[in-house]
Amino acid sequence: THTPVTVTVTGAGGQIGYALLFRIASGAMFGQEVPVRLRLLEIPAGLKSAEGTALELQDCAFTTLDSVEVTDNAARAFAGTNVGLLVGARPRGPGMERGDLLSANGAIFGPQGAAINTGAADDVKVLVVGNPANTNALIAAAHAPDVPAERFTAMTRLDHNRALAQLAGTLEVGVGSIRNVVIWGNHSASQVPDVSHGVLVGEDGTQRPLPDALAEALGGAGKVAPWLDETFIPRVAKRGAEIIDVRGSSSAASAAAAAIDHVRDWVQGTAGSWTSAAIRSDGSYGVPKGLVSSFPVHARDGAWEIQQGLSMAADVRARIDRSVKELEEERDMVRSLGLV
Ligand code: NAX
Repeated sequence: THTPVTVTVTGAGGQIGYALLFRIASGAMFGQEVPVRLRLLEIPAGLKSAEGTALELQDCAFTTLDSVEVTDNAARAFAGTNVGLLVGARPRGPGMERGDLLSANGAIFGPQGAAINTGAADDVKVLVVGNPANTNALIAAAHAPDVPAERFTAMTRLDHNRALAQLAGTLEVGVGSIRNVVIWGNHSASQVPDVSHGVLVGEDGTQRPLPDALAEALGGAGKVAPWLDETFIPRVAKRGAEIIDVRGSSSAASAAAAAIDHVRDWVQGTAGSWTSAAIRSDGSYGVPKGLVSSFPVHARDGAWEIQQGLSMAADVRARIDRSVKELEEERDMVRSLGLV
């Protein structure tokens, strides 16, 4: 009885694709009532792998899976798409300069943005996962002039979830009791995990400022700032490298879980607390209009809204300024390359 949702996943034959597609197909993104039509986009070299994934998707016999189509044709992949998950990207090779990396990704995200512009559904929502995610989202949006620019977002939810997990571990509480943590800026090492507005919700519903709870757990108010600077922020920002070190390959299932969280919240809405997503700046918090930068966000009626009015300590402000400067440099570079 529900209208099926068409979801296009690029890089579908890769490792995030393998972790992501089964969860979408099983109803984790849109709920158990909504049938999903999957479109898997790959480059020719990745088609076999994506076709294998498609066979396994059939074999799961998910009642929420309407159909699966594998293609290397972007126009076909994005025709009628409601949700585009842009996962496939060009990784940085040895000795590759930032300009080379951005050009290689421009050659992917430009045409995909154009295909979305031409063929996607009117309500299309796009999440860019492939790195450099924020700037890839900017490139895709620039090639889709008929799609509202705010429909192009980039993923910082994994960073957000990593921050929640670190805090929960340190405070010895469940992740569900921590609210209003935020990641600001670029999804890169310059990102700014910020706990200053966070709250810890007790079993009886009482709320405590996170910095107070941390002071108690760490053994004094004076211990909080050094822990944030030397342990928490670097651990969250460098977690990707830690995973590669320990697992032998980069984050896949956790990235897929974060992508599910991002789109589920965007479509179904967030109640009460905020989360983090890289969305088009409207100039809030001094982030230049048009940049795709991470903010504290709520979702309502299928649109993200930036949580306004948060105060900011000088050190947080300085970190955000540095991360935003990096985004401006990336934007200037893709401008000079003619990619936006
Ligand atoms: P894999 O190398 O396993 O898979 C990528 C797939 O994309 C490959 O199968 C490749 O053939 C395909 N591909 C390349 N160009 C394509 C194109 N033009 N159209 C369609 N498919 C194309 O990488 P994986 O581990 O899945 O990671 C994918 C991307 O996610 C990378 O760019 C990675 O840096 C990024 N990540 C982003 C994260 C985030 O938080 N925003 C975290 C996880 C991850 O590191």
